[in-house]
Amino acid sequence: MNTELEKYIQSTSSYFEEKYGAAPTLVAYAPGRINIIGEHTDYNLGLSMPAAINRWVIVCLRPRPDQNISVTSQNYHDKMEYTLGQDFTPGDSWEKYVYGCITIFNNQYNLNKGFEAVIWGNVPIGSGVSSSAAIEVALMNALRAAYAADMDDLTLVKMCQRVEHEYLKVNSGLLDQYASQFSREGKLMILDFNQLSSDYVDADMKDWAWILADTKVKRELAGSKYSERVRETADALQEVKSKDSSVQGFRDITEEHITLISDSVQQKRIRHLVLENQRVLQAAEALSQKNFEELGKLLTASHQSLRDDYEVSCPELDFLVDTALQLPYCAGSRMMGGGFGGCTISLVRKDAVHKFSNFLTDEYAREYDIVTELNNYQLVDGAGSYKI
Ligand code: GAF
Repeated sequence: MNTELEKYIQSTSSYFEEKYGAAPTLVAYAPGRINIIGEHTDYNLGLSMPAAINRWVIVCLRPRPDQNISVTSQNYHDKMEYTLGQDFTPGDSWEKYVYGCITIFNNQYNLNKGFEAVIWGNVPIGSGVSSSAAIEVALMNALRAAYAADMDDLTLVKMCQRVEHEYLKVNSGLLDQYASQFSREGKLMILDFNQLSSDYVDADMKDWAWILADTKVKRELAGSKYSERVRETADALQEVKSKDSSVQGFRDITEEHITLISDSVQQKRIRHLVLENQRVLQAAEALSQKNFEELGKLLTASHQSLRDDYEVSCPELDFLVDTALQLPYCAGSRMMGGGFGGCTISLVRKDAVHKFSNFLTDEYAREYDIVTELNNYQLVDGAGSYKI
């Protein structure tokens, strides 16, 4: 196991013992993720290229003999408690994730007893690296193991996605939960949401590194704009289907179909989708040939498409991308994740990472008076659990 993760499990487990007076009997963990390319493609059954990163949510748990549930957030020093079968209204959003997971699990697999748990995490929140999916996936893994539920990994990630839909009211796709569960150390995943299957490619980047830069902003409209995009592409698909009977789903739509869409905004959304899927395949090819200059160009093209056609960027993200692209040792850069804030991902020569970071930090502070945070994450295995 990753030694960093082991250390965090140790400290979460000690905290559990302090809070609940005995050691946990079960540990589960789930990582955050990056996404190299393939953005806003998941709910449109397209392609993405994610990988899990060395930032995790950890759940330490011990079943109880009664029907009581007690979950402590070590980060927030906050506790939620209720009794199974009695009314409970979750408060803050961490409680919604927890309550959503427990309720969806309980409805399907019937929790016959309560439990106590501590949740801790170091996945940056609101940075576009999937802190919320990491909570859901870690907790669902913990529940599956603690209650010996006969649930395969794909069912698990779909149940986590339901938490987003039903308890957070965000119609997100499966990218985050899937990457958190199925990633492999040192690999990037080529993820096909139509087949719900993934291939793994070597992420050896030779002289290059993936650098994330956090805008430190998150727009309030992110959730509503996200749902708007889900609606727009679904409506466009219906129209194309009604005009061309050979089109059954998103993946049958080609560039030629775009003119069949009467709404010009929906045309742009579908153009992003069709071309972004092509870019994921081209990026996989560039990666296999270790053609990093080409890979960088694809990243930048993805950003332009997300900015102009999908319209999910924001001034801070555009600024970080444009600033990164001024530098000769940056091959490409784009916004990452849902957008309207969060972070960018750039492909930077390893020997220039320091210069790159300094330049971006200085320029961003000058423009926005915000200190960005830059990270070069390790790619790690997906979620897991074990009994103690
Ligand atoms: C967010 C969503 F949760 C994902 O499902 C995905 O759509 C992503 O935005 C954009 O690619 O992370």
